[in-house]
Amino acid sequence: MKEELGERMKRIVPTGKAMILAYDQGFEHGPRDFLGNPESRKLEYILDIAKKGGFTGIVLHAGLAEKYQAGIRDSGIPLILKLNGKSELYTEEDPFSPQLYSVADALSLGASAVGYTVYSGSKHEDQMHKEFAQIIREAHQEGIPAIGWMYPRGKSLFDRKSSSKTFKIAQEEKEKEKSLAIDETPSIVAYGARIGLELGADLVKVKYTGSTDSFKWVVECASPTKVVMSGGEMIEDEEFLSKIKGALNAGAVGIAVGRNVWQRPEPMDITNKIHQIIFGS
Ligand code: FBP
Repeated sequence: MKEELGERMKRIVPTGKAMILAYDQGFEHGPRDFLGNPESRKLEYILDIAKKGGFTGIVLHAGLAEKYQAGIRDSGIPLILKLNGKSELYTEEDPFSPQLYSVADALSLGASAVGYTVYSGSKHEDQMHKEFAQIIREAHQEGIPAIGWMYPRGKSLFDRKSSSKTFKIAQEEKEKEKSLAIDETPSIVAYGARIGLELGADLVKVKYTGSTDSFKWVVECASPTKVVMSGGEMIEDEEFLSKIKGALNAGAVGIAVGRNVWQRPEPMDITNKIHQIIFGS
């Protein structure tokens, strides 16, 4: 099984670098994400970008993965099946994203990896840590890599009286670097990445911490688990590309982004620039 795990991992990180297209936002944020570029509501459109752009993975929930199984297979783009999910309609400050699908579902849909979002810091973290641990156990038994969306989140992160020493350090970091949100501070991001390693994830997807130096610490804390940078809301080309460069210079193996690609009216322009940065061509 170790061999299969390695082979599947190689599909997503083929030359030691990964360029993953995230497309689970229809569930996580809803169709509002498609309003700026309505074509982006169609998986055919997304698959076309992924194929032409040389993406090394596409992230989907099970519904689309099942309905477009043949098209995904023919595209040759490795499928990363997201096993948990939640909508943004329920706005409890301590998020919980329950497991909805299994490793067996992922295998039967031909996935090359499974994904799971972990909101460490939420009052429901125990449940998510447990679910992800079990998913990793099963995934490794079956020889399929597990990717953690490590997004510390919840009311505690904003509690100035919190007894967590990490939160205190994070608040100091935020004071020094005001442009950072609390969940982008190096201490919080590194903690999330580290939890991914400790749970056994093969790859973790984390937010950028604003500089190469601070992101290096995140990569070092996650090692030997590999790190990819997540995207966030759409921002200017130059700012986005500079974040990618910063993350790669810090040792990240690549990116797993969505809106910054397919919300643009001309997604191939930015895609080609990203490809150039990651693969040098
Ligand atoms: P984006 O590049 O569009 O931010 O996608 C990355 C991602 O992790 C998605 O996989 C996920 O749906 C979304 O971000 C979650 O966003 P949020 O941080 O708002 O919960």
